[in-house]
Amino acid sequence: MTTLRIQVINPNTSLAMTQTIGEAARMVASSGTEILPVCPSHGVPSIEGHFDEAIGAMGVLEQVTLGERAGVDGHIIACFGDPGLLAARELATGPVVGIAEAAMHMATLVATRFSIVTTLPRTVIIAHHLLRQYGFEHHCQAVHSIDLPVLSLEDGTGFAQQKVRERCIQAKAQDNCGAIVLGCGGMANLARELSHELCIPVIDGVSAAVKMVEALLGLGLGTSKQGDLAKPNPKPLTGPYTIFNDPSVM
Ligand code: 2AL
Repeated sequence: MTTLRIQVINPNTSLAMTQTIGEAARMVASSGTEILPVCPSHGVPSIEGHFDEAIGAMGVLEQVTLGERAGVDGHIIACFGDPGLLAARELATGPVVGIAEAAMHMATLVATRFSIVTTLPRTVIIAHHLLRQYGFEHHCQAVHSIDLPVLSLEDGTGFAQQKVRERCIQAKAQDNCGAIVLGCGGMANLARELSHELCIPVIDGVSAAVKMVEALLGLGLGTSKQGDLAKPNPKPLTGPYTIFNDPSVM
């Protein structure tokens, strides 16, 4: 059986979160799939706003470049803002799937309306922006926050996980939504238990993205190289961006 190699990129530099994401991805991966969890060498420890996303996107592009060079079959962007998604698709030949788009797509297949539970209140606005961008605005009932920073999910106390659980229970009751999408890569390990407890589908984008990339690869589909997603036009980049000048990648 051929082994598929899927690179799961955590765009922040938290090794603990990279591990949580990698474990969640491996839990659902098929036996013939190798999951390669990575994060950038430099950047932000958590992504909670547009500034963080811009820096995280550079880390994504770096890791996609290295992954392409190493011959991986597909890439997952494991941050709910999907930072750098379209730019990453320009660099890649295989599929590149973001966890927000994966979770939203999956949610529309199992419910007519879903709600999202995310981290800090400012990320609620980012989630609404993505819903509009992806065309899922009319599928989303509401976006809620646990009002805690991303790294509270990795502090080992379980407090943030309890807040996620409470917010999901409230969302189900208030919104009468058919499904809940978890709005952070650091929540990846909570979906299965919450689905069971709430008796509605609770969707984690990391696992959703793994199954989507496997499906695309199984169908022999990669990223289109026609039009805007063609490889970037070659030009001499300078300074820290020389990594993108490698002719084998461009
Ligand atoms: C995220 C995420 O998934 N990872 C991160 O660092 N920030 N997004 C979020 N809404 O909290």
